[in-house]
Amino acid sequence: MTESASGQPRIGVVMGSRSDWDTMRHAVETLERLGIGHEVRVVSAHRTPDLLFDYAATAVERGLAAIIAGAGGAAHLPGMLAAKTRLPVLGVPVQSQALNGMDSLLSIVQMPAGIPVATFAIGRAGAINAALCAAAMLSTTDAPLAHRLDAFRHEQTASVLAHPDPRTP
Ligand code: RP5
Repeated sequence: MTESASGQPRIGVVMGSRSDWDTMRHAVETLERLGIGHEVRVVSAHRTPDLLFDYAATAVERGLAAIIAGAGGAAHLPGMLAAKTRLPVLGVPVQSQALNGMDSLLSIVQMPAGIPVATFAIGRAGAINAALCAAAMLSTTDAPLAHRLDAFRHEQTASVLAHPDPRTP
């Protein structure tokens, strides 16, 4: 398990609402598959702004290396977190009902210069890829994790090659 020296989780997974869990669970499942210590919290930019500030302001001292943040609609959460911590923030646009997640995507990706948010695809693909990107970042200084990430990618490749005909299982 990849944790900080003090046994703390390395990745924070936060989301604006419990309703985001069906998307964000894919990030958590990917972190678990790769053995990366993580924590999971609902933190809302507009419903719990003080909690958001506290979460971001204490993230470095608590041993986190990056934050994966998912939100939908007018999705301020990733950008506000990034404004309050120098840790990398990986934003996941959650698919909204009204605009299919285009609102989420544009809210997260269009950060003005100076405060970056790395933005991923809308929905499940973005959640998985945010976790894989976090794994890649940690892998630069964690050789066992780098091996697990390489193995994950090799398995993925082997699985595609083993099932070339889409008509058969
Ligand atoms: C955002 O509003 C959340 O990230 C969620 O995607 C969206 C809707 O939240 P709920 O009304 O379902 O709690 O803050």
